[in-house]
Amino acid sequence: MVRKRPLVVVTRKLPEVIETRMMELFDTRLNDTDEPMPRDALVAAMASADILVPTVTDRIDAELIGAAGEALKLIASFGTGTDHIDIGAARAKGITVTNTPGVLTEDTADMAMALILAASRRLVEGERLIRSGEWHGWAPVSMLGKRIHGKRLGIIGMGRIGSALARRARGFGLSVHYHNRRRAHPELEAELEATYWASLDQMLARMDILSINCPHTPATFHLLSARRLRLLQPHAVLVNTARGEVVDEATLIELLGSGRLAAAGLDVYEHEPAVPAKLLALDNVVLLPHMGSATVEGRIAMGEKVIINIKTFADGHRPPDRVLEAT
Ligand code: 8YV
Repeated sequence: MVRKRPLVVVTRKLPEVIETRMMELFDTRLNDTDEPMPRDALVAAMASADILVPTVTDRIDAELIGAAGEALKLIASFGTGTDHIDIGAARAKGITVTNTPGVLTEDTADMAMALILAASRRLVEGERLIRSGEWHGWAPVSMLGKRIHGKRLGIIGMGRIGSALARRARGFGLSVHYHNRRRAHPELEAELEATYWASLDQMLARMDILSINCPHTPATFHLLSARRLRLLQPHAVLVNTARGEVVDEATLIELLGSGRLAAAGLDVYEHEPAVPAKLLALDNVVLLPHMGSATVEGRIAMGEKVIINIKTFADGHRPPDRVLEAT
């Protein structure tokens, strides 16, 4: 008997080599316009597909999963974060969920380091000054930023990306501190010469630079609450390449605007793609459009992972990147 090729619906445009390979392997429906799928289109896709390939821009909630067709057995997400998918609802319906971990670690850590440098040394402000035509030449006290070397970096979430950032940070002469639910393996701590802070509050109050590298889960929503953000020192710089929901964005803006926090570098926002006007009006923030993993190599590797997950599953095996419910 010839096995029927699974019907795979892809919600956004993916790198061409990935789309081509998917078309060869599966009965694939692509999104040529790359417009995010409206909810009714997602409902229709989930009613007919065997496998859905969503991204962070699709909100796959319990209601959508409840309305999915009987054929839908796998959600093979393109990306590492899975906070856009109700994993519990999927499991209850017998739908497997996979993601693409590991292949965007180095790119995202690069972006976190780039934001640390850009926000501390006012790179984008400097660029704006040049482009404004208002630069009248060098001056001893113009565009002064904050030195990186010798400062304390606090990493919130010492997983793959947090560790990769720590390795980079050491090259810049930063001392590495971290908070994580579980203390890292002693070997990793020794390699990174990293100091563990069981208390996030205590770490926040003592760092010069903070980087958020934990996933967004029910437990990390507003982990940087208004109270915790107020623990930061006024000279501190905050960088977020993880998820906007981890930070109380309104309080962050208030502190940056009133000088109670020096600067921020943000790649993610609490209500993406909305970026508050008050944030846009601040000079002491570097704002990027969620591009931490946006490299050609990274996006192809993510697509390859999606294909491996689908192929393994379609062949009747457990796909390598199954996602379990966050606790
Ligand atoms: C991806 C990300 O581009 O993988 C993640 O969790 O945040 C991004 O780097 C996006 O999620 C793709 O769906």
